[in-house]
Amino acid sequence: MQLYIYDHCPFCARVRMLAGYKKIPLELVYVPYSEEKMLIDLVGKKAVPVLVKDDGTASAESLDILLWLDRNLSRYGAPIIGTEEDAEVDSWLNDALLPLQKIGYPRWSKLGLKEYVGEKDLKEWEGRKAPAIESFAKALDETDRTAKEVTSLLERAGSLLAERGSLAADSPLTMSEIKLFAFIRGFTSEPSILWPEGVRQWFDKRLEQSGMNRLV
Ligand SMILES: N[C@@H](CCC(=O)N[C@@H](CS)C(=O)NCC(=O)O)C(=O)O
Repeated sequence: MQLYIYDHCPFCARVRMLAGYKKIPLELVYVPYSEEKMLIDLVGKKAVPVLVKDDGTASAESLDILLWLDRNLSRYGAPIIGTEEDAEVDSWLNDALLPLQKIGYPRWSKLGLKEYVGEKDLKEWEGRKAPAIESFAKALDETDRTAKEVTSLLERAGSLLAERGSLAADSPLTMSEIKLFAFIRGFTSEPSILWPEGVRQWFDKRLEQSGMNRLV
């Protein structure tokens, strides 16, 4: 099976985390950022992640893909992911989105990630992403302020994880953790952000268990 991704993409990271944790082998296909046709041919839109199954069918939407992987491949273990709502985690994601964009958008394209192959990809990236944060230059200027906001978000994530028992050494992976982890990974692109120790330890453990890379 192939998973079409951008390395920076938090929604792709959700799928990669679950697959890595359950040791489900996926061939990662890094799509050049300015490439549209490949994705439109597969799922009718320029968006990743896209899973292409062994029968050639393609599906989009990170949560649908990860639930399908979790439930339909019994040789990689019993399903582990529940679908119960977690409004507090969804509200955290909502609050974290703009800081994630402000930290990530002006940085991810400078890290040599595989989706930024040439000038065309970089131009397309800035053209599509800058409007959400006014400009890359302004977001970079505001780094100190945004980094402090991110530290508060990480503290809040730490409380959510603790309340759910997810900081215990041997706790099983949950959907709420997958959602938090995938966003938090995007913040690894700015080294000046201060991380609460418990969140750092949890993140490093899940990173290792899922065989994923940090961004920096
Ligand atoms: N709801 C979708 C969201 C996917 C999504 O927004 N992917 C972003 C990358 S993080 C994308 O492909 N955006 C198109 C673009 O940047 O051109 C999911 O959960 O899979």
